[in-house]
Amino acid sequence: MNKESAYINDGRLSPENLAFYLEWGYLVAPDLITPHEIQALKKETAAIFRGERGFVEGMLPVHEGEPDSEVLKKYVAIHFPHKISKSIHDFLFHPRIVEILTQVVSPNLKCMQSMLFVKAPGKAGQSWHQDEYYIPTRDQSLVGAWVAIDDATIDNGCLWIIPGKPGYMMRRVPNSSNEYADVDTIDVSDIEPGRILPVEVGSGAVVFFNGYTLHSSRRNKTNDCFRTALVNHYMSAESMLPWDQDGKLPPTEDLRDIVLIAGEDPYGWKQTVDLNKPYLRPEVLKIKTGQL
Ligand SMILES: O=C(O)CCC(=O)C(=O)O
Repeated sequence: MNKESAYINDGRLSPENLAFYLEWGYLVAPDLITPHEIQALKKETAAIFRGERGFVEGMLPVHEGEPDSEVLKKYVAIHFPHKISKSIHDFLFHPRIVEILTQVVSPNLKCMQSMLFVKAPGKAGQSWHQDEYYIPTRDQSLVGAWVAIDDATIDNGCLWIIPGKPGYMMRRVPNSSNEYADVDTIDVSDIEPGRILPVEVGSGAVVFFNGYTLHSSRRNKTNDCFRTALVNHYMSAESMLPWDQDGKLPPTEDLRDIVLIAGEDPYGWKQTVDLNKPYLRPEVLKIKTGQL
């Protein structure tokens, strides 16, 4: 594996980058988002969690004069912020992100999920998982575009990736590590430590990872440093999306709560729906997957 090929220079995907993604399931694009755009995302993040884009169940009252940092400390993440924030919705279409995705996924591209992590000091991370376990596509095209709003370091809980794309969903076992908020995890103890990579990136970088690629993030061990990241999930518009949100929605062969991002939607005749509602991520994630 030539790790250099994981890095996209100047936002221009090279043939080596594409080959790397197809084999190893991830890519890193430093400085893809401008500092000005990052500032705007930071302001929007504060506005969302202050309730200025609408109340989301579980949001706490904001006191007069309470600084953003105090407000944000109370939360881990919000799911589907694009449903209440026009600027997050617009960001789904970020041209530099879409240009890369239309080459690594399909010219016909749709988005079904956004998540905005604030991950305040002290908050736990996400255990080892493959995103397609939760969001199944039919063609294994799921990809997360993970936008670093703050610098992401080992200390504040950056992403960790195990390069590769196992051709199946790996077994999950109870989680006993206090690094993670989840009740279960993929057991990676058999994997050679040198194959488990921290993805430390500067603010403005975007990490792309395939829905079969194992990834996690650890606890934010700093006292004062947030690790804010916006993660948008995309897939090919050619694939149907049998996603019931872990049983929150009725079983479906094709969830049409999607945003067409580029190209054509072969299922456009079905129209779209608005079923997923924004919600705050609980501190401890109780979704149990499979038999433990
Ligand atoms: O940002 C994180 O801490 C975890 C993100 C993640 O696991 C995901 O987007 O699937």
